[in-house]
Amino acid sequence: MPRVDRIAEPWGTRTPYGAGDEWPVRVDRFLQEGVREEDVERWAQSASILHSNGDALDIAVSDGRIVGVRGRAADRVNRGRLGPKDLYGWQANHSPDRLTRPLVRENGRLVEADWDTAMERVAGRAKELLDEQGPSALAFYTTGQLFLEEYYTLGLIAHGGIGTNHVDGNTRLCTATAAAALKESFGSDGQPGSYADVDHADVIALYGHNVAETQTVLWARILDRLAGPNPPALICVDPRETPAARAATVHLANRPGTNVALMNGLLHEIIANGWIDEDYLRDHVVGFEELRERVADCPAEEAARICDVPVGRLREAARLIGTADRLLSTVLQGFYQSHQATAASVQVNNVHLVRGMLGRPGCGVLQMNGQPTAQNTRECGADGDLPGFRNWSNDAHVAELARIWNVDQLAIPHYSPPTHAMQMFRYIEEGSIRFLYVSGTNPAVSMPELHRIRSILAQERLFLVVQDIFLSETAELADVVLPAATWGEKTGTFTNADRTVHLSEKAVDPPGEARPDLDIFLDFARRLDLRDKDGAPLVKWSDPEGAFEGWKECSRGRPCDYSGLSYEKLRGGSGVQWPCDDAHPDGTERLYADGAFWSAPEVCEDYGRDLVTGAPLSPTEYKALNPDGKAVAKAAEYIPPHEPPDDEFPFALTTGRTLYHFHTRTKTARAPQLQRAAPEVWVEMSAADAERLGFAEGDLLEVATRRGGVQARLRVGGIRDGVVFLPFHYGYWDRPDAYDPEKGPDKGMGRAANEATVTDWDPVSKQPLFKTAAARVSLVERGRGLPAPAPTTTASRPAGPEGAVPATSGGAEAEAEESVAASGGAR
Ligand SMILES: Nc1nc2c(c(=O)[nH]1)N[C@H]1C(S)=C(S)[C@@H](COP(=O)(O)OP(=O)(O)OC[C@H]3O[C@@H](n4cnc5c(=O)[nH]c(N)nc54)[C@H](O)[C@@H]3O)O[C@H]1N2
Ligand SMILES: Nc1nc2c(c(=O)[nH]1)N[C@H]1C(S)=C(S)[C@@H](COP(=O)(O)OP(=O)(O)OC[C@H]3O[C@@H](n4cnc5c(=O)[nH]c(N)nc54)[C@H](O)[C@@H]3O)O[C@H]1N2
Ligand SMILES: [Mo]
Repeated sequence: MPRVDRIAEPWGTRTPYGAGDEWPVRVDRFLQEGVREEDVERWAQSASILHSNGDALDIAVSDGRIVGVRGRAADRVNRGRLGPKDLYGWQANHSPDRLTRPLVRENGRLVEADWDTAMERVAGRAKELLDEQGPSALAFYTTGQLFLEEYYTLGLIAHGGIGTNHVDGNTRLCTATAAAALKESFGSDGQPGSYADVDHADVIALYGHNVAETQTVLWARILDRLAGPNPPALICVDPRETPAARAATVHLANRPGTNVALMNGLLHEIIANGWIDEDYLRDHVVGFEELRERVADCPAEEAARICDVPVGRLREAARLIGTADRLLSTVLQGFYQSHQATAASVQVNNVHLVRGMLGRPGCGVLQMNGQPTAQNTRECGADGDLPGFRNWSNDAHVAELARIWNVDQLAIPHYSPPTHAMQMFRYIEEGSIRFLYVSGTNPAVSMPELHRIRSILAQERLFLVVQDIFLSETAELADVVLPAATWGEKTGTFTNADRTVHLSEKAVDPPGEARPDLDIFLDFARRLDLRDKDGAPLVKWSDPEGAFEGWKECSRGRPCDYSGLSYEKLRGGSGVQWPCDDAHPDGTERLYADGAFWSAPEVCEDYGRDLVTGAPLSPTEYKALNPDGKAVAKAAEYIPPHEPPDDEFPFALTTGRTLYHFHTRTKTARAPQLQRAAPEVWVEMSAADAERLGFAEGDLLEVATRRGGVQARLRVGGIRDGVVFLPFHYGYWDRPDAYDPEKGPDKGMGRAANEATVTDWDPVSKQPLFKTAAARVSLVERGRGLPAPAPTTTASRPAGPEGAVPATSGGAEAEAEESVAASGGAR
């Protein structure tokens, strides 16, 4: 089997294929050094947990330890392929600094305790506050990285048991806009498209989505189409020269924060040229006239001026999109983490509505997810939604949920939408929330404006519970730290960005006394003695499969219907796409195939909002707008970014990811191949800006906004002029010395990009703005002739001549096997 350094070649070897053909199988495998295939005692079925693609894999087990992974050839999502994080990231499970015992704060220090002591403190404080202040003193902040069963249980405990409305996930920072954009256009969350649309599309448009780095296997699929006969045209909208931008037919490197202007310009061209499907619009869409009027005053010249892109290129993109036979669009953080996030993302849906391109092979929209299980956080009501995509402002939906849970309808708070995370942190700051239970997220690095977040979390009056697998920056601030078991150490299911549900089996025991998140939540519910309205225990299950069975009933008849699935059905073969019910026993590849939407007033998840102000529509207004449950084409005018560059802060600062790390690096920095590929923070700037300011590759710079700043080495790269980029992965757990409150601007100088980001959010989805801020850049010290510690294989590729900077390589330690089989899904 060929061995490939998958750090140097993140996407592996090409397996070209043509339009409409089946994507060939290629099975990727990485086993720990010294382990041979015959040493593997058992393979446990699972899927990847370090992005939203849902690449199916088997976990190799030997001697009670994980020793490697292999892609699952039979799976519809990856057909055997794995990305670098999947191949190497599992090594973090064995890290010697895993949390193995609960910790409680004693005299200001965290000390080890037994489970009973720790859980009594948590439940004890919760009960005290419930008595003194009522449920609104308690808040839950969870993640997109647990399993469905865990979210559903947490959602039940918080909404149905405790009765607090303060329930959200880090999905607020991640895919709140995906959900909001889908609700606005189609009435309900739920991804219309399918990854198989890549196999059929003749045009693929990527909006603010660095797919090559963030869904490497999806990019491998696109690369294989590009290498085959009749390749699709590729459009990429991104201010950086990402790998996708380099491969694109048309790259639009727009000014950060101008996405709505760009989309309005594209829609203007598409409509003006008559590239629209009149029949589809008449039969299936409301609101088109308003959209037509809105984009009428945004001609291509105007859009190109605002976005600062060549008008010819914008027109070329519009022509490709407007004349495509099968158009696939994907949207992610370049749109979602911006000030008009939902407004911009909805315009991508509008392109598909005006072109009538939904529900057919190759015609899909993927309002992408980011985290592996973010879809489940949303479905199960562990974020600002109610379980089963139920509408909190529709009494009939709440009544149905109350019946399923056997609780009083009034016990489920529904006087307003569940509190969004940014607002929860405000309530903690103001003192009305006194108890915060954080699971599977690290806000002390991932939220905007970190000096503020740290001071909120460190407050004396706040009781902070952190459930994690490592002592994260957030855990360091906790009153109680609960050690969790993670992927590979517990069983559960999760759903990727194209609705594919996978089962993840327990492969090995967790370290020490660490316990699955589900068991911890169940323990918490027992100690609070939560009951249903007949006095029976509120939570009726005690294991993952029981929770899954409970969820199936809750989802029955809803868009995300899991009633036809079971653990047994998910074992052995491929993942299955929901809805899966009696009528669709094998799942559903594409939603809205018949132009019917989940948007009738009685059914829809949300009545929608004004895209510019965020003001919610009343049920009556919605009924007037969309009485028959069609799709809604919603228009929005462009508003400039809230903090534009000025004389003092002349750069637009944007932040994001690199291929080799996951978020705050608690896992990927503990995998040597990944950590070596991107060992330290850097800042990207264009060659023209660097030359103008007299900076060179490797110089140590200070990048500061009105909030705070970061010191980072300069990578002179392919970013557009006037924009600087910081990866947000680098916090302080492995470099506690890296924050200095005395240095730099008022709020200190560190290495986490979020020292510099702003407390501000999209008015519709409430997703914070990580992609637009104004920054100044100054020299701290000259480089010593060494390049920046940034990968060369990715968007951070150096601008200079090839070879000037050593190429990223993983060496022999990063060699993985690749076996290309004949097409046909060998198992
Ligand atoms: N390697 C890796 N993969 C991951 C993750 C990870 O941490 N590492 N995390 C996962 C998660 S949770 C998520 S949410 C996804 C995120 O996946 P992506 O959204 O693909 O990643 P980002 O780097 O956040 O942002 C994407 C691009 O937006 C561009 N951008 C910035 N400002 C603008 C703008 O104003 N307009 C436009 N059009 N583009 C802009 C940036 O240049 C960047 O290339 O990745 C998932 N996959
Ligand atoms: N500047 C800037 N900031 C951003 C972004 C950006 O693009 N730019 N992106 C935003 C986005 S899209 C996201 S998704 C967030 C991500 O932000 P976070 O969610 O804060 O980042 P992670 O590092 O994934 O944190 C997950 C935590 O859960 C722990 N964990 C892992 N597995 C388990 C488990 O099984 N159980 C439990 N209990 N804990 C576990 C990990 O050790 C880690 O501490 O960051 C957001 N912040
Ligand atoms: Mo995310």
